[in-house]
Amino acid sequence: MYLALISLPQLRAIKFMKNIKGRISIIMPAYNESEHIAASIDETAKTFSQAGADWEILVMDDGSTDNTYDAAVRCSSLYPGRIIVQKNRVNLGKGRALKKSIRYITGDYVVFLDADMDLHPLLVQTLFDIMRLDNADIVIGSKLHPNSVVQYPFLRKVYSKVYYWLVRLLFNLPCHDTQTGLKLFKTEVLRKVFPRILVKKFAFDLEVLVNAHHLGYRIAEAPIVLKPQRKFGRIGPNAVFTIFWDTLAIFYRMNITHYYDRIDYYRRKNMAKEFRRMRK
Ligand SMILES: Nc1nc2c(ncn2[C@@H]2O[C@H](COP(=O)(O)OP(=O)(O)OP(=O)(O)O)[C@@H](O)[C@H]2O)c(=O)[nH]1
Ligand SMILES: [Mg+2]
Repeated sequence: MYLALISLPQLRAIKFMKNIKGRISIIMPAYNESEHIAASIDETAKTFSQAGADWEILVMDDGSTDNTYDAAVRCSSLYPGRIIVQKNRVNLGKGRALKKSIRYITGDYVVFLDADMDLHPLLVQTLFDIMRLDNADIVIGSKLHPNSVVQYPFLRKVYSKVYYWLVRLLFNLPCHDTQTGLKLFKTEVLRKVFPRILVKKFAFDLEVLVNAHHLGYRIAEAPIVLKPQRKFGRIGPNAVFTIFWDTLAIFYRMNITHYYDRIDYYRRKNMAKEFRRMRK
């Protein structure tokens, strides 16, 4: 009788997530998401609780001008000790917020999950499955996976495809779609990769993946079901231009200045400069 109350995907999640040893930190970047944030936190918390996983959610509110922060705090009181809500006073970009989030989490695995409910948290079980089967360090949701079910406007499909070709031309990445808001990482990978990251906005995902690939981490792709909750997407021509520009900058740093290979040198140099200044 109980089985009839649980849907098939939930049943699979329960069976599967029991096998995960370690804590899962779900990071939700949120900017002006007052409409969705409560439902999103609630649905995610329920999904992971029912699955019997050890989890925490970190909401990174990035200078929202609506009441995203208050709604998230209100929701967090329903799951004491499980939900952390952080707020930047001004909007610095999704990438910057995700990079900062590493300070607050305690998990062995990190899930990036958009706060707008376009992607259901149950999809995370597929990512864990693929991580285990492919022995991957990173699994990313991909709109261009042959088994994905995506409903989004024609223009966005064109952007996705064009961006795929651009990324393929510039970087030899083993993935088709770097931009989907659902990704799974082993935490140690992010600790290694984040200090190299400079992009603050949407090309952040690409910079993380390019660096992880460069360091030899294994990346796999997973199918997703994407159901946009907003009638009109928020990615406009400005965002597209910024992503394009940042993508070229990543190429420049990786292949021309070799910044990423010299980051440890730069950090040591800056530290030495800092020490000298302190001694004066
Ligand atoms: N922290 C932070 N989060 C952001 C920012 N911009 C967007 N987000 C969040 O990042 C996620 C994805 O942003 P969206 O605007 O939905 O981008 P998208 O999914 O590519 O595009 P559409 O849903 O079609 O508009 C959502 O959870 C947003 O709330 C930002 O500047 N800072
Ligand atoms: Mg979205």
